[in-house]
Amino acid sequence: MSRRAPLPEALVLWQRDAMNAPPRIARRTSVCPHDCPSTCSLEVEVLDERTIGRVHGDPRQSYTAGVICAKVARYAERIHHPDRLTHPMIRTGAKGTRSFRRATWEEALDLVGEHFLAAEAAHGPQTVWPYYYAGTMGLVMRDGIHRLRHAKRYSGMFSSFCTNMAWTGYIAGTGRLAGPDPREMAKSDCVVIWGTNAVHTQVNVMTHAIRARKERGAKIVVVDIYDNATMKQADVKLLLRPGTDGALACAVMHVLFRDGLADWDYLRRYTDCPDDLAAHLETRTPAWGEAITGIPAGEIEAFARLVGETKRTFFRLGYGFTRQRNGAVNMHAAASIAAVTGAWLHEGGGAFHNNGAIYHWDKSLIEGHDLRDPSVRVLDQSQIGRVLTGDAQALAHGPPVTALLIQNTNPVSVAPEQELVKQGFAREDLFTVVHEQFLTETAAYADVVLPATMFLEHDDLYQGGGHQHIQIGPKIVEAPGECRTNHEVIAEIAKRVGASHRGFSMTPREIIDETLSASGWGSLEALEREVFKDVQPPFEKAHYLDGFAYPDGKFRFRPDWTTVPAPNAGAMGPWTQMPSLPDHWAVTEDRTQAHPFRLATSPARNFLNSTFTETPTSTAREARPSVMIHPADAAANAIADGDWVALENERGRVLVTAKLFEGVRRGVLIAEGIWPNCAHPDGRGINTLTGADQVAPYGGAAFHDIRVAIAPATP
Ligand SMILES: Nc1nc2c(c(=O)[nH]1)N[C@H]1C(S)=C(S)[C@@H](COP(=O)(O)OP(=O)(O)OC[C@H]3O[C@@H](n4cnc5c(=O)[nH]c(N)nc54)[C@H](O)[C@@H]3O)O[C@H]1N2
Ligand SMILES: Nc1nc2c(c(=O)[nH]1)N[C@H]1C(S)=C(S)[C@@H](COP(=O)(O)OP(=O)(O)OC[C@H]3O[C@@H](n4cnc5c(=O)[nH]c(N)nc54)[C@H](O)[C@@H]3O)O[C@H]1N2
Ligand code: SF4
Ligand SMILES: [Mo]
Repeated sequence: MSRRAPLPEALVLWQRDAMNAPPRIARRTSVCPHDCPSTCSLEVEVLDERTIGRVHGDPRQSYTAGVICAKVARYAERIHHPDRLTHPMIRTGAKGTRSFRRATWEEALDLVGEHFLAAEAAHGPQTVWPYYYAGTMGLVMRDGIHRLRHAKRYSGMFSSFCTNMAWTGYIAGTGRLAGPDPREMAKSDCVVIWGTNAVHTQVNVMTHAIRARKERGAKIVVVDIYDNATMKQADVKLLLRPGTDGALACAVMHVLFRDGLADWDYLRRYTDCPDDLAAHLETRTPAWGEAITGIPAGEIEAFARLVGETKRTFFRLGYGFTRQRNGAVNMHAAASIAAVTGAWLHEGGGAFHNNGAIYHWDKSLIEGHDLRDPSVRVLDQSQIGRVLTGDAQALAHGPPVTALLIQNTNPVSVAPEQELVKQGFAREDLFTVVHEQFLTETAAYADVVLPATMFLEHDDLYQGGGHQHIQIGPKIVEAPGECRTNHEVIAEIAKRVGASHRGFSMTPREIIDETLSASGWGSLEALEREVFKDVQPPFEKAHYLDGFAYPDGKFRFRPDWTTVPAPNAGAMGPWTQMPSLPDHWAVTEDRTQAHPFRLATSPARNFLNSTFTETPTSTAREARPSVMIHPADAAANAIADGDWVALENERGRVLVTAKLFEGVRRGVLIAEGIWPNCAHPDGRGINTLTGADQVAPYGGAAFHDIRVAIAPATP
């Protein structure tokens, strides 16, 4: 019998499609643009030049492995939503009231140009604040706004919504934001999912962890503050009090040193001060840990033995547990465990958080670095409420902000200190431009609203945060109405405010091509042929076997907090009080008699921050804004399941419904999801309760670190 030659890949795909999908539906390759560590590779059913069908995970990309979340699988609901913005609009009524009239692009853009120039003439260029985030993670569409601000010396923005405590805490130990290949989770004997609700927020972690359990009998451990969807899948559940992960990590390391489970050969070779750490931890016993974390000492001992005896232990460290005022210290403490056991030496072992450093992008063209002026002030993203209400410190003692250009973010919903945010956006002397896909709560306050394309309607370049692939997301359908890309809008505004840079007149494809080659990743054409570019560093480097990324090659148990994440970062918050070695740092917003509960605002499965709150299936599945409360706490406060309750603290008051749940500790409340403010009876959203004070040592907002009172309420 003659052996057949292997089929070309395209044909294999076609054959598989022909079996799984109705015939004649073309599938195009893309990548999910949302702010999610999974950055999934997608196969999109294209029905005609304007219409998509189902979206599937691409089985060829080894991290995605064919699995995506339900909300993106039904993306047709979002891209073809009847409420999408399709033409520019100019405000006609009071701010926030959604009264607009239709305008042409010319008229709208000319108005933006006039107002930006007038604001600049009155207060100098720093009065204009380009404000953006990660609504799309595409490098061209997300980061091109920097080119405009550098060209004009507009105020800069210090990103602080998301990554600060997590990245800083991780880099404090390793010196670099990169770790073992996340696909190694599948080769692990124990996967510790720490402070990330992966089932909701990055489903692919579960794919690989569950593979390890199926194929190797690996244990899955989950560390969280409630019995969330991820913990429900765990073999070992560690349910601790919010903000006490540092104490758990220290008690675990105490046991490792005490019971001879620390790898002293590894410690001597690869870490900075193991003797100091061991001595320091002598008093951090499991009983000490129990008193702080609430986890019984016996469970702490058992967890320590498990990770001490299982060399292939993979610590998958998330963002969630770092959204506390001691979050950076807690991340560093958790990451330190792998250095005590020497898990880094083994395939399937080590501590992973994010792969940001492996891409070494040259973003000078995208961001216009040639025009950068370091003397221009940088305003804290999370303090937008304070900035817009004239807080001198938040304004860096400079001019007021009188013009805002917003892309890719919805601060009226997602930013902390919402009462201030709304007061600021309501200012009549503030000129606000919002470029959006929907009339979000932020867009409702705009003077000019501009309609934006979605990812399948423009070309962009993406990197995986939780994995190691570079991929192109090409334009595969036409946008509805008059939508324009972020890049086009920036270039059009640039023309009208006298900003010049060669990037403004390039196409996204030209920018992508030049960025790829400047970064050492070849050309656009080559990447399109390759589809997914796997840039995982070799094992030795990813596991730091050639030394950690500090000059002496040592993991830092005693980091210099003033120099992470970058040498001249400039420390913020109460950094002088930070412990020098891993510890429990008691700086969280602790309970008081007036505010006896700790609240966390954990992510909802069917929303992504405030995105997908517009799609009918997502809102139907999430039902309504609610807070989980332990039945005993509910009884003590005369609250029954489904009742309306008020959550209240110094910053404000929010109405939600009560959900009685045994899986939350007494004294702790969990509100899943950032619902639109208008889904709450009095229009106040969950971020009314969160604070914008800068967390040590490098800023960030402590979204899960909130004290509140709870009481029955009538809506
Ligand atoms: N479905 C969905 N997916 C998302 C998002 C979403 O909103 N919804 N958001 C996206 C974004 S922008 C990001 S940054 C990522 C974030 O994804 P994650 O890394 O998962 O972080 P969080 O979503 O903030 O919270 C994760 C978990 O941390 C828990 N937690 C809070 N405080 C503590 C603590 O002190 N200790 C411990 N051990 N756990 C704690 C929360 O209860 C929650 O279960 O997810 C992305 N993916
Ligand atoms: N209470 C509480 N608040 C939180 C958090 C929490 O856990 N709890 N999480 C925080 C975190 S981690 C983050 S990252 C932030 C995220 O907050 P945001 O960055 O505001 O994220 P989204 O709410 O998803 O809003 C993104 C917006 O960008 C728009 N968009 C998407 N693509 C494009 C595009 O190509 N062009 C333009 N012009 N617009 C586009 C979308 O329509 C959407 O309205 O929220 C933070 N806020
Ligand atoms: S899991 Fe994250 S990256 Fe993957 S499709 Fe869903 S939102 Fe996108
Ligand atoms: Mo985030």
